[in-house]
Amino acid sequence: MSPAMDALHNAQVMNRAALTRRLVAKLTDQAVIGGIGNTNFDLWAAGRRPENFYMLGSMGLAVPIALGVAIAQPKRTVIALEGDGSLLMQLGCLSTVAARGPRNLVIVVWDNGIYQITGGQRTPAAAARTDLVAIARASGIAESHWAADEAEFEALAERALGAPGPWFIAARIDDKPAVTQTERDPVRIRDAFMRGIGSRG
Ligand SMILES: Cc1ncc(C[n+]2csc(CCOP(=O)(O)OP(=O)(O)O)c2C)c(N)n1
Repeated sequence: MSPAMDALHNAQVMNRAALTRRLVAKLTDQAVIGGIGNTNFDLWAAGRRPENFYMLGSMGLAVPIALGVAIAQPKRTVIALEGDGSLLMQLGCLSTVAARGPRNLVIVVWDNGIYQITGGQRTPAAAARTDLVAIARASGIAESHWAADEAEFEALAERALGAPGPWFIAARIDDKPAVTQTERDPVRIRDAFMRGIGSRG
């Protein structure tokens, strides 16, 4: 078994809402792109920020959108939060990120092994057979890591917020549903985000 695969199997199963709160508590002016569904809902529940973009409906597009924002605003750190099912739908984005090499991009993936929001169907990453960190590293993102536990997740998040990336941080998470839902008003969400990152007056 590869060292990366060991890291996957040794990683504790954590909770997305708790990790999202820990991450958001560290933020200042970073932009955050919340992936579809639960990822978004837990970001919403962790406290509204003008620099958050709550993406609705577009499975797999948190990383591509975050990459675009990172290129447009190279001085701002941009964080993509994405589920394993969504990332698996859009794996090519990892090669694009590696090729472009944005130093200000941080990708965080929540791996629960299921498409939770549509009924818990198993993703191909289920039962820890597909190692998303190994895929990210092989795609060319050198700073790709499994968080072994909450303390390591915090340490990795701090490193990623302070040192050049791109970064890819993955956490194994449980199947607890999100406690709330994002307000579903795409135009308002878009406008608030654009104002929040200063691209619209
Ligand atoms: C292209 C596309 N296919 C299917 C869906 C339906 N869909 C919405 S969320 C989702 C599951 C997302 O899984 P994951 O990213 O792992 O997040 P989780 O639900 O586990 O939090 C699916 C299948 C969609 N929105 N778009």
